[in-house]
Amino acid sequence: MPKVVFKYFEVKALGESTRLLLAYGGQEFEDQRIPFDQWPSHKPSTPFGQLPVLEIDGKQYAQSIAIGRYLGRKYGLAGDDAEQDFEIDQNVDFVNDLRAKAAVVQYEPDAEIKAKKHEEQSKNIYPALLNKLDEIIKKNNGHIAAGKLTWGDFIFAGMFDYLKVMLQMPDLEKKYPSFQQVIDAVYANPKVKAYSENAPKCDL
Ligand SMILES: N[C@@H](CCC(=O)N[C@@H](CS)C(=O)NCC(=O)O)C(=O)O
Repeated sequence: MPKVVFKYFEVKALGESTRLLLAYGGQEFEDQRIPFDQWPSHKPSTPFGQLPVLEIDGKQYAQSIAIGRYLGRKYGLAGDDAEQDFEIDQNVDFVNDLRAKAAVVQYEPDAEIKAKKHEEQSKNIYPALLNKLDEIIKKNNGHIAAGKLTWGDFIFAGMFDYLKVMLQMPDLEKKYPSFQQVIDAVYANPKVKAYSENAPKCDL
């Protein structure tokens, strides 16, 4: 078994999908959670000056979606053919588009502009994207793509709490029960469940 170290902050956000996938794969890993105040000393030694970073036998890899795709292939959570892989990539990119739109609001430093942007996006952007995602998941039997459990489900489940905070929708899964189906499918795995029960608690 390779020696694996996973480096991310003390939150789920863009890192949790990797932790969930490593748990699913039964891969032992050092779950290095870097406090924000220690980040400046780590930043220069990472591939792109950002986290998450997955270190395998001393070699560092980055980019959360690329990591998800890699672990998905490794653990049998990819598509059955090139077209299914294409569909998973497509739908994960769509989920990531939603995240990126919400992040524009979340990281706006001016409180007044932030409130305005949130109001505007809640009216004109989020409903269409969330309804489309709901439609995609329903069409895929409660999954992000390919009609089965794939690494795309782990990307979504991993970032879900973060997404709820950024969208300012604490009852998102109640409004869209299909989203809960994806999360349940991921956490139904006993190894994933055991990891999450023992992991440090965080809100996003
Ligand atoms: N595209 C990258 C984005 C990574 C990213 O935005 N990381 C943030 C935390 S979520 C970060 O490292 N921020 C600290 C910094 O940029 O100095 C991925 O998906 O991994």
